[in-house]
Amino acid sequence: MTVYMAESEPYKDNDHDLAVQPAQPQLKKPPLYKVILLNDDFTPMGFVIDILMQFFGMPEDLATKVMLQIHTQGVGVCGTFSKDVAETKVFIVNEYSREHQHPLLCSMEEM
Ligand code: TYC
Repeated sequence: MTVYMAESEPYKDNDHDLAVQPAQPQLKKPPLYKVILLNDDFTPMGFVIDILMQFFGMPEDLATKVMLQIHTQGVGVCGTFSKDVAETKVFIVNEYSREHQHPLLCSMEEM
């Protein structure tokens, strides 16, 4: 009796020469969200600068620029994050503002 090793058998792919298209990846990248601050007439400028530094890691000069942009344009972007992180930032910024009796509003938008 002759025993053939699997490795030594001629390769047969059993597709009868049909071209087989590889499956397309089914996963999409999760969306990113912009966290934004809205202007108002009452929140002190220094408080907004502190928020941008404390919760969004901005250096003071950038935080000042972004605050002034919100002050003049009405809205500004603090950063872009995954949905969970954006929701958490919005929550803590709004909580912090309420605790300090400021009407500052933080929100998020899908990009
Ligand atoms: N407009 C505010 C003021 O004049 C300052 C301010 C800036 C408030 C940015 C909110 O998101 C804001 N004191």
